[in-house]
Amino acid sequence: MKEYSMQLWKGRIFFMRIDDRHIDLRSDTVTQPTEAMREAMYRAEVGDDVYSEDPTINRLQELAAHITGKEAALFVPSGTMGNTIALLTHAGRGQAVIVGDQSHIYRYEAGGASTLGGSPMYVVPTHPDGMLDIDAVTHGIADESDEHIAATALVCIENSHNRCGGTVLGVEQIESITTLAHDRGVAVHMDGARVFNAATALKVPVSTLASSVDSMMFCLSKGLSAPVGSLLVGEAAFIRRARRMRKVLGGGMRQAGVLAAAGIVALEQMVDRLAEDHENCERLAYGLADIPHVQIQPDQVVTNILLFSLEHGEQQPFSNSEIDLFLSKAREHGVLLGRMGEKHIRAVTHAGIEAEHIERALTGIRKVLQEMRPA
Ligand code: TLP
Repeated sequence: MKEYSMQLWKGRIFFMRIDDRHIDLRSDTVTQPTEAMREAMYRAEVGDDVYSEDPTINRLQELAAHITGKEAALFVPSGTMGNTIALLTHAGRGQAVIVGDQSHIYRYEAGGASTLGGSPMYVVPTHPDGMLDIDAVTHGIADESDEHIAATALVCIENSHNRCGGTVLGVEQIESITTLAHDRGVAVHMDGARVFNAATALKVPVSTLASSVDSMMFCLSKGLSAPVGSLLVGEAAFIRRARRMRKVLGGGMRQAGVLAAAGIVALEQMVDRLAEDHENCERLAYGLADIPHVQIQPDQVVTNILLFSLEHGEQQPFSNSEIDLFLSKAREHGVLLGRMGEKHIRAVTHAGIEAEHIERALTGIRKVLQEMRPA
């Protein structure tokens, strides 16, 4: 049996695994539900959600719709399912979806829209700030009169952008995509797995970022610390169709109010503290910039995700096996990091990671690189 210790942190109680010697910066998905979430889960009033009779899920969905400024919301088990439902609902069989080459939807969701929905993905370049190449999107939207080409149903954007290192899209950037797409009769879906981080960094309400998109998915189970769950938001008619698609995918969850209860706590209590994760990520970024062999642009770090690479000298990147060795040695020193793409290492800050952990992580990383004695 795993042992947990209750830790008081800035007025909130967290459960930490006692045997966990590691500072886990692999992802914000590793966050543990708070005491308030566990209490709410225990007491949750539940019903059969396939009949729309779970009062706690209904409350979470109403809250999500309200916060994002959309008509309706749908509780789903994961971000991947939320995005997949959105793509399948917007795009019929044979209708194309435009995605960024660095997007989570394209890279990490097992091609759901194509494998399940018969929707070809038209891939466009992503700029380092997470923005889609506008010219490529313009040219990518199919000319409906050309029978050779699959009609375009949807453009997908991501905010904050995971593979670009937690970068954010501002309102103007979002609107340049939505205006272009809407003028051509094409819908826009936002993968907002970490949209609360984006809104925190931009100091705008989430509803402002969501206002021009047709649908958005956001996760409760990342920086907001809920154990499970995401929400898909949009117009009421869209969400009604999305519900059917959720059923197709096996996502109708019956008495899942026990999960939604944690989600309500996540939205009510965990949003305001995201700024602390951003501060810690910035602290980590500037600390890393001082370590020899680490390549990072700390001024580009705006949310809770950072990417860095390792070089022996100028233009001499660590090889694949050297990166693997670095990661396993970092683990031995108690620091868990993840790989992102071929050359990047990713660190993600979250609830439970404090300034003191950042200092310890930096000390560990410095030691590892000294031990590796790069040429
Ligand atoms: N991202 C995970 C991994 O899959 C990479 C992580 O650790 O960051 N959209 C975005 C932008 C995401 O980052 C993720 C998860 C998802 C969607 C999918 O969410 P889940 O894991 O709930 O299916």
